[in-house]
Amino acid sequence: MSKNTSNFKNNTNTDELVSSKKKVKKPSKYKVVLLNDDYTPMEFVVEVLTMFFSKNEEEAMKIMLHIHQKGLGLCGFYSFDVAETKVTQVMAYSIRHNHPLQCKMEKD
Ligand code: TYC
Repeated sequence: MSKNTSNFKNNTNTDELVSSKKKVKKPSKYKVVLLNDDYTPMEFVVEVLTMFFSKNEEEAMKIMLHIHQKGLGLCGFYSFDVAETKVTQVMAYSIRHNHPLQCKMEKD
């Protein structure tokens, strides 16, 4: 019979296993939203949604119209770092094209 050298077999220390499990938290998700304004052309918002949020034309148009009517709309859920990068990229792109489009992130 072979000797058990594993650290995991025959482990009766369940307290340790339970407490180590509790420490593992899911990373927070962040919403990235676009805000409505009176000046940004609708086509530009559709372009932003396709370029930065991987939406197809139909989805992008739907989201843009939702923002236009309700004041803001969800572009996607991301980790903190990805959400922050999306916001920075969209804001830089809007400024470069002289549009006042605002993009923000919110903790879920
Ligand atoms: N309200 C804009 C217009 O009428 C269109 C628009 C939609 C602007 C969505 C921003 O996030 C936005 N030209």
